[in-house]
Amino acid sequence: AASALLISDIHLTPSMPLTAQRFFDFCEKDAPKVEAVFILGDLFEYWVGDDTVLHSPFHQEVKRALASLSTKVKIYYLHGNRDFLLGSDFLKKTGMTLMNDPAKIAVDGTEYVVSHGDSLCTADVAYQVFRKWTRKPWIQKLFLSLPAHWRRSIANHLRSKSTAQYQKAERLTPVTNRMKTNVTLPAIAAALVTQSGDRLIHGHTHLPAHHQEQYAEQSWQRWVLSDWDLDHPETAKPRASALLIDAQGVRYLDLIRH
Ligand code: OKV
Ligand code: MN
Repeated sequence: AASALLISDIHLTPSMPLTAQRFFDFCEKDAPKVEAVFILGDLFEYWVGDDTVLHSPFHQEVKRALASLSTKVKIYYLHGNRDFLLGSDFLKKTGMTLMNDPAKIAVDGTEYVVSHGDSLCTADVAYQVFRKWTRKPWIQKLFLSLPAHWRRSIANHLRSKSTAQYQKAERLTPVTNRMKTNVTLPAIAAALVTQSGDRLIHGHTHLPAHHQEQYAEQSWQRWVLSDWDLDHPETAKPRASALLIDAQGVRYLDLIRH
């Protein structure tokens, strides 16, 4: 593509209506200006099967927004750590093309390696164990064969456990916790060797920044995407941005002021 917008970590849920509205506006007004949109995971806050959203008005609206956008612009999506069960039914209905994680893309003649980023957080050993097991096709088939209300109940349990663990670690050992939940240089270096790239774009950590980094003899540039949250102005600064790549290069587009 000659131009692209990259986003991730929108964490769409009916309980964050202002964030969802910004996403609908993005689909209608911002995204049609480029040739391709890349969604690098965690489009949804949680996902327990395509069949569980069939009668949800909120998900119908998201579906409509993406389906309409996909008639104008090519949409690529890769799984995040929360919506990794998003499946072929939803992809087909929205017209999104699923990418592997990591994948190599080309925009305006330059190659970029793209990833959600959770696979690069190798210091979080407990998470990597959870990831390894829940990404096994046979485990996913078993989970998806459970009644929807069991799946929702398991998801609610895991989500509240995870939030409590994170908050406790952040309260007791904030510096250690931030190190544990960030990407590691050796994991990035290995992914870039495998993909033979020297430019990486990912989300997941919610630490938007452009980095010039090196590990041993290898050096690269890395762009981190921001999460979106317009629903908690009292406790957190409203934030939403996209990475725009075109003939002028790579830059962040602030979707709050924009
Ligand atoms: C996603 C995360 C909840 C992190 C469960 C097998 C298991 C799939 C699942 C259930 C949970 C996704 C699908 C969700 C990510 C959490 C809490 C922490 C750190 C199984 C296959 F375990 F039952 F075998 N899940 N959901 N977390 O609610 O979207 O990423 S989720
Ligand atoms: Mn994530």
